[in-house]
Amino acid sequence: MSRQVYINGKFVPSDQATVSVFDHGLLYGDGIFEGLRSYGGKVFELKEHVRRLYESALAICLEIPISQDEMCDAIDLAVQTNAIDDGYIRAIVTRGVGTLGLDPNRCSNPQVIIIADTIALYPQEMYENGLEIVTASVIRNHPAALSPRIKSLNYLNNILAKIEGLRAGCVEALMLNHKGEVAECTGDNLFLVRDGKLFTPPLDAGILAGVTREVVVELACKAGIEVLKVALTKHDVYVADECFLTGTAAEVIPVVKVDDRAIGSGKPGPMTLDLKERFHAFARA
Ligand code: PXG
Repeated sequence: MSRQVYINGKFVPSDQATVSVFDHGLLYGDGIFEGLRSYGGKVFELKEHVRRLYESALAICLEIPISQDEMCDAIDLAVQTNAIDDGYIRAIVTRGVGTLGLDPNRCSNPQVIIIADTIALYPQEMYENGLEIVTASVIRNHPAALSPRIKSLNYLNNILAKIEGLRAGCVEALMLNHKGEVAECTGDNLFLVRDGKLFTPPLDAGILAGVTREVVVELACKAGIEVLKVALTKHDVYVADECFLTGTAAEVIPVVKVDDRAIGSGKPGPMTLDLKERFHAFARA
């Protein structure tokens, strides 16, 4: 079905929704984005996603021509205009058209784009039986080179790791950081369960501050589960009782094998299933 895509305040049919080949978003990956979900026509954690978008913009010295409130309204409008119920929204801000050459000061008119569409979920079987993942040899970007907290238009670091995962027959891959610690997966944050406690790497492990991650942490705290944001190693993963991933697309998905080693019982664990249910109830409330 043809979608109406928001570009700089106007809606245009998807086949006419284009950006220039001179846009630095294309030429250099110079821009930022967010991936959001809607449930029953309501955008999930809209303010948090928009705040992260504007933080990414600040980090790359990109001035978004509309306010955060206006961005929230535009995202809501894109969902309504396309009559999206349960869907996926991509908000993008590019540096805009510039000259050939890195200089962002030669760019004008950042392009604000919002695509609202339906989402292709992981197969239901993976939620029921859990994922197998492998550790990628490609490490997460060094935070001093390009902070993983910036959701930039350059996802090659993650794509290279994803290719390794796919070649090993896995839809996700675990990425370590420059210290050899567990960082995150290519498009998902990671959690472990051990002795009834929940563990996830801290932001200074060099990860994206996942919106789903924070929701799951809050839901776990409310359920009386102790949550520790601490550095984790591959060893911690291998000896964990349970493992799961969180992300806008994946929501909460169990991991049952890492690097061909069964995690815990080798089946989705009780705390994972409980938090998955709590997340669904919260998202669809
Ligand atoms: N880490 C990385 C590197 C991500 O890209 C997450 C963690 C999870 O964050 P959220 O805020 O979503 O809980 C992400 C998010 C896609 C897609 O189209 C990818 C993400 C989100 C939505 C869509 O592949 N990654």
